[in-house]
Amino acid sequence: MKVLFVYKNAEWMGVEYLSSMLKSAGHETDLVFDPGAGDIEYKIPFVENIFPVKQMMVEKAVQYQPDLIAFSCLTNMWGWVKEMAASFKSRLDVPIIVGGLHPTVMPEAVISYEHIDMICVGEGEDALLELVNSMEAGAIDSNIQNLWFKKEGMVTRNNVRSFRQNLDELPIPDKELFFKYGCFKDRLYTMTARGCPYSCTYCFNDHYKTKTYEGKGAYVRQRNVANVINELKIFMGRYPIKEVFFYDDIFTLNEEWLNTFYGEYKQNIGLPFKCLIKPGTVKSEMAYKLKDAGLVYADVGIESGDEMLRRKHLKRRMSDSTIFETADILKNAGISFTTLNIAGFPGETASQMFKTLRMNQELKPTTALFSTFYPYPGTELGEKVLKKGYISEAGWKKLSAGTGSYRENSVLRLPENETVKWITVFAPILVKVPWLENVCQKLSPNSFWRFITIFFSSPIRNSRIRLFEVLRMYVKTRRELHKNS
Ligand code: B12
Ligand code: SF4
Repeated sequence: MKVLFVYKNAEWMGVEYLSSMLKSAGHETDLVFDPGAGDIEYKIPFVENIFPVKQMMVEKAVQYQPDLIAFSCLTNMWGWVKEMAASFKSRLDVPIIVGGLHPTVMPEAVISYEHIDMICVGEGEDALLELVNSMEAGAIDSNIQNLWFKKEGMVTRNNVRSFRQNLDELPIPDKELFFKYGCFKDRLYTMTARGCPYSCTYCFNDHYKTKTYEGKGAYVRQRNVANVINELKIFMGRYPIKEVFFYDDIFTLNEEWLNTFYGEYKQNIGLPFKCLIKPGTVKSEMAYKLKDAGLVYADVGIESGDEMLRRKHLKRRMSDSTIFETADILKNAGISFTTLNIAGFPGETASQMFKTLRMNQELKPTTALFSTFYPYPGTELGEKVLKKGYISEAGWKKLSAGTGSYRENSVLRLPENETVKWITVFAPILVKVPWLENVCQKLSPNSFWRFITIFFSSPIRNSRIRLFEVLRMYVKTRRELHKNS
């Protein structure tokens, strides 16, 4: 069977895992990709209109003649997925399936869209393979767990299967799909684990644990070190990899696992690497070993500098001193880090937002990223903003349709919205150059400053890599979509 994946903006490991699963069972897959340069981190619609690729994607799909079109969809991509699904359906009589986070948390909304025939709730490797196998055998089996099917307006909603516990059994991700579109060059993204034991109220993890997968097995699962090293070695042989980014929700969760990892990684891979860290999960000795193994940089989630707000409203049960301790541990070990912060939580006061800025000024991270709180559907805080009237029904509908993002102005009705704008734009600058505060107080947080702040929110090297990635994606995508046309 021929399955055509459709994706936008960035390389996506979820799609790569699905593709490799299908290929290892003998099916054929390909990808049509939209670099969506007007929608990378910040929305710049005119850029998107300068280089339109949507029509080229449809033409490419028509040439490919797939048996199934498969979208992966995050919340902010839902509008684009609908538009593309309609375009494909106008030219091809092929079933369309959508999987990923958005259909997992909003299944009814996604399946009810007219051009979508099936959705996948939760992890999809096994479900998609069973679906494609059934198609090959002659007829779609509508009893496959994790999948919902729509036929003549009637929806079959199947249960979710238990979590696949042994991640080592999965084939390595099919990176080639995205490499040919220029989505990465020498930076390798990988994940050693799936799931997170915490339940922060603004994060999707709680929904997975308590709603989608309740009672379906252990949520946090980690691959063996040997399996991870083997994958990295294979990719080093295929691509000119210069650094590795471990995208586990918290890379420093499992100390025992790390004790095996340090030496294996240093000896067999030896490349600089990056990861995500939650304050309180890294001890001093660990930090030195991580540094010795190659850790050069980490993203550290602070979110709010107000301990009460953190504990009570975000369910991030950590003290201020834990945060300071983690920052000291990283600095002493010589590991650069960016703090991740959010402003504009429902009910958050201006003084609480300034507390986050002040905490960062004391922490002195390499850079600090300040996002606008965005109430993702399906999260505890997302549901709360609707119930408590922080967002209008119309606003919620727009948000569920995928508009807005944590890089834009707040979608909530907050008395402090002007401070949210000001903090998200100027705080990253003021963490680096505190004495500019009086000057920044006089400036308006407009699009110009929003652009400037990018260079203070993550190391310049990251912005440079991303900029080249975007340009490369454009050139290669146009070339790739033009092939055979
Ligand atoms: C790594 C990562 C990134 C990396 C991706 C790098 C890469 N090479 O993959 C980068 C930095 C590019 C990134 C970007 C963004 N990300 Co991100 N990212 C993640 C992270 C940490 C892991 C994603 C992942 O690979 N998971 C593992 C795979 C295996 O899981 P999966 O993608 O869900 O796929 C499985 C299932 O969902 C399902 N499935 C998925 N698609 C499909 C399709 C079909 C047909 C089927 C059957 C099944 C299926 O099967 C897959 C395999 O089991 C998640 C958090 C997390 N832990 O998941 C956030 C996360 C997904 N990101 C998020 C966001 C918001 C973004 C951005 C919009 C941020 C921004 N403003 O720029 C962009 C969007 C990029 C885009 N395409 O437009 C949010 C999404 C929230 C939401 N409700 O939509 C998350 C959940 C973070 C968070 N806690 O809020 N991200
Ligand atoms: S620790 Fe991070 S990944 Fe885990 S639930 Fe909280 S925000 Fe989500």
